[in-house]
Amino acid sequence: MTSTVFITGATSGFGEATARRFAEAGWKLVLTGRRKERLDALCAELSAKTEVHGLVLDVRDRKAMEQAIANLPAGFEKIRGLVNNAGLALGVDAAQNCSLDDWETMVDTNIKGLMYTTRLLLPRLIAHGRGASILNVGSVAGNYPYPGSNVYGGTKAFVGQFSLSLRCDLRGTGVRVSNIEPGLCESEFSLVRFGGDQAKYDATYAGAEPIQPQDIAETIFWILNQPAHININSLELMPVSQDWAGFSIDRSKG
Ligand code: NDP
Ligand code: 8X3
Repeated sequence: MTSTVFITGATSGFGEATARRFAEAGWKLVLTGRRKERLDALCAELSAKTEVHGLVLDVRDRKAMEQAIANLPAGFEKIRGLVNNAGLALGVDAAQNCSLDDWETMVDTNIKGLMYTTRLLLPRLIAHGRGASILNVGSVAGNYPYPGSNVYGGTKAFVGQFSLSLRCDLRGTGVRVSNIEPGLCESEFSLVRFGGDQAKYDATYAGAEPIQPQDIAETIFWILNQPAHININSLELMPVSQDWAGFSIDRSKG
């Protein structure tokens, strides 16, 4: 039987590239995102390769998520893979200067949205059993702090810990849980983070040879296609150009 993967945030970046990768391999797709035109265009394109169901959904809208997942159409009810990818960062200001609205948006999307999708799809993943997977998209920001990572980093630390905890609860079901933790990757992520500022976007990636969405898609595809007895717990990846800054020191005292 053909496997189905449910991907949140498929209208750009990692999610879109992942949808293309799974379509190439013939998996059926359930794709979500808020931007209807983009989602429709992607679904139309990929339906030449596989069966696709698009859901225009805001992952923060719990009721809409409940309804959409409860009413998946015939042929898409059995889910083997969940890719919890929808997410965002807003700003890099110091905490004392941040907007509480931005903080709430990140918590609502990166934590609560991921929580909703996971909880609502768990019965279907457990029904599939052996070989099923939840793939969460965390970040290096959940492992290492940097100036301005504040709440974004906190949401990704949640993703990491939630992924580990889920594994314990799913013992015996055959359902696997993985968390990928990418570093610098080129995508609209930085346009969103910098409020559409193209110059800041360009500066973020200049000369750095960042990871590309296709690289992340290949990683996700590899993880979901491991033999059923293997669980990749977490996978942290960075471009070669990126490493860990040394501890910073305030020298204004002397
Ligand atoms: P993009 O901005 O290209 O993609 C983000 C996707 O999430 C879009 O499809 C967007 O769709 C969707 N999304 C955002 N908010 C919502 C929402 N409320 N409801 C539904 N969908 C939503 O960025 P990336 O592909 O780079 O990011 C994907 C994930 O990877 C995120 O979780 C991000 O935190 C993480 N990540 C990114 C890194 C990077 O450097 N790029 C590195 C590490 C992790 P739409 O706007 O149509 O709703
Ligand atoms: C995105 C990677 O380093 O910008 O999660 O936080 S980083």
